[in-house]
Formats: sequence, structure tokens, C-alpha cells
Amino acid sequence: MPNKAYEILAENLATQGIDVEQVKAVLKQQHIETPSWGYANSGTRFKAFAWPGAATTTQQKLDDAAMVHKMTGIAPTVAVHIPWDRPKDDDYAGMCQYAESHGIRIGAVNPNVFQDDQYRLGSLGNPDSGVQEQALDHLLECCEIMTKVKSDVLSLWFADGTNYAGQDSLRGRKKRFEKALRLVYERLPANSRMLIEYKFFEPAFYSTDIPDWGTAYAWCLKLGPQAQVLVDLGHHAQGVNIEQIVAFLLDEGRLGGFHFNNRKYADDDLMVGSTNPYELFLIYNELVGAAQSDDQMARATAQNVAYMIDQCHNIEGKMIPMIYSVLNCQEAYAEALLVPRNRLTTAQAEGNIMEAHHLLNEAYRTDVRPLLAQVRTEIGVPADPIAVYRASGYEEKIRAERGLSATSGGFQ
Ligand code: RM4
Ligand code: MN
Ligand code: MN
Repeated sequence: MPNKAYEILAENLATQGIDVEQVKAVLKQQHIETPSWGYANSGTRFKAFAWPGAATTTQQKLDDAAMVHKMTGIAPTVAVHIPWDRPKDDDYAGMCQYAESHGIRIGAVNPNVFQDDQYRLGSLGNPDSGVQEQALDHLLECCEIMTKVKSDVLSLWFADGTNYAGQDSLRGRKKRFEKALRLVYERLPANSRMLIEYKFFEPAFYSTDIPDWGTAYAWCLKLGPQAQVLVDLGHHAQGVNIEQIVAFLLDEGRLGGFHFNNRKYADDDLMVGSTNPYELFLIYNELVGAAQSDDQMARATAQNVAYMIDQCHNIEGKMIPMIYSVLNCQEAYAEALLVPRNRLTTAQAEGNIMEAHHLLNEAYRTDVRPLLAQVRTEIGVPADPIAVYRASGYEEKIRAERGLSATSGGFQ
């Protein structure tokens, strides 16, 4: 069926000098990774509400991720959390094959050094050298797992910090981290990367060992080129200009990846772009600007960013918000691709503030939905993924097969 709205939009964009075929080609290459833990039950610190049909096994999580990819066509990988996704008999090759037989691959490996009892005072930053060592061993084990599941990203987040002034030596903790991260860095598989994620508070509230992008960046510089910063959108104070952090890290070659979600919750609970689609657009605008620039470093860095969702939904279900989030990223990316870069550069050079601002906003305000429907049709996925998912019977099927399980993905 010809997409009338698309034809009108394409004509309109062509008169603005935009190469629509090129925009579509770029959109078809987009890749958003979904998290295995986002398909399982999760909760707030007060309550984990069980969701009917939520995944409890890694195979079920992979099934769900495969369904999200089938609906969207741009979510071909899934991040795993170890030990939440540790397979029986440590059969990682089997897990990898299971994913591949369902049309997806394993993406980032996320070690978990925050849930065992010994981590009460932290992991790598723990004052007890025995605990530091256990955490280090787990990280090194994850380097080996990367090879088994064909992953090239080790994604590191630490719950480490202190709750009371004087509880521990701040410099001491810094040194413990630097020493251990160096040992992990040396064991990274060839051609892989270590992404260091920061978070300004929680679960520690007096000090957090990696509180901000500056700390993560400083350590990446010390470690070497295989270490890059991971920007989790939820881990920022409300007023922080995230796109400026993105621009800085792109320019320095140290933006490694994203964890998409929404900072309104200060963590992983809300859909990316749900209350702040403009901000998501501005972030993509920096990425597209870098990818299209002739600055070698920024361009190469932008082309190698790992786009990952880090969301665990508590009250709104699992599959639809995940599909929705992938689509929100697609929409923001499409709008950013419509920014007339040359005209924007000219307006900026002339100090023409209103023209520059207007050009950006016009791209943002373009209704790209017909364009995305066209792209989806051309890659053979539903033009309206949410509607087709609702009608697919998948939700009813998993509810019937899996039922209601009290266990959570790891947040219990
Ligand atoms: C943390 C952080 C990590 C994620 C865990 C589950 O807040 O964002 O990336 O792996 O939650
Ligand atoms: Mn995260
Ligand atoms: Mn988080």
C-alpha cells in the first residue's frame, strides 16, 4: 500500500535539500540493545510488583528480546547481567546459540558486584582486601565470558560508595579502584572495550566512588584507549546538560555507550524520551553532528557508540514499554538526521541565534512517523510495531505459559 503521508513528507524534505534515501539508509543501520533484566520482574526499594508473563529464565528473556527485534528490526542484541543470566552448567556457548537461533546476539556483558552479602561496604572499593579480590575475580571471569558469548563490551557499574562522612578513606577507595580496574583492563579480550558508568548517588549517599563523567573519564585516560565512558541518562541531576557531556566525550574519543532511560526517576525505571523527547533529540543531534563531521576522532567515536537501554519497568508491563523505548530512540534519531547541518553551521558562525535555534527546532518538530513507517516497511517489520505486537497474541501466550512469578530479575 503506498504510504501517502510519506510521499508528501519525502517531497517536502527533498525541496529542503535533504537526501531522503540517504536518511532512510542510515536509519536502517540503527541498533539499540535491550537489557535481559528489563524483561524480568523488578521493583522500587519499597516493592517489586510481579507482572504476569514476566520472564524468569534467561531463555525467556532472550525470547522477549527476539520479539522486540522482530517488531522493530533495530534491536538485534541483548545485554546480559552475570550472575542473573548465568546459564546452568556455565554453558555460555549454548546461551549464545539459543540467542542466535532466535535471530539475536548477546551484546554487553554486565558484571554484578553489588548483590552478594560481602559487598555491603562495596566491591573494588571495599576496605577488606579479600572482598576486593572476590569482586576482581568476578570481573575477570566476565572478561572470559565475553569471549564465550562473542561480546566485545564489558559494561561496568559499581554500587560502591559510603553513607557517612569518615566511614572510609576517599583517597584510599580511589586507589583501590584504580588498581583493580587496571588489572581488568589488562585482561580485556582483544578488540573489546570496557565501558565505565557513573552515577551521582544511590545506593550510597554520602560519597559514590564513580560519581560523575569526569571521574570515569579520568580513569579511562589512565587506563588506555579500550576504556570509554558510559552515559546512563538516569544518572544525572535534573538540570545537567547531558548533550554537552556527550559532545565533550565524543570530541575526546571517550564516549563508549549509553544506557537509555529517563532521569525523572534518577535511575532505570522510566521509558527513554517519555517526558523529555526534546532532550533525547538534542543528544542524538550531537551524535549525528559528530558522525557527519570531518573531525576524524569525533566521527569514529560516534560510529562506534554502543546504544543500550537500561530500563526495568515496575507498573507498566515489560514488552510494550521496551518496544516503545526503541521507537522513541528511532524517532529522535530520525529528527536529528533532518537537521540541515550546513545551514546550522552558517547561522552559528554568523551569531544568528534565532536562525540556528529555529533550524534545530524545525527538525525536531517534523512529524517523522510516516518516514519511519516507510523505513519499517522496507526492512520488513510492522509499520506500527505496538499495534502489531498487541494483536500478535504474544502477551497472552507468555501470560498463559509463564504465569505470575514472585521472583524478580535481581532487585529483590
Ligand atoms: C544501575 C546501573 C547499571 C544497571 C543496574 C541494574 O543503576 O544503571 O547500569 O546494570 O542498575
Ligand atoms: Mn545503567
Ligand atoms: Mn541506573
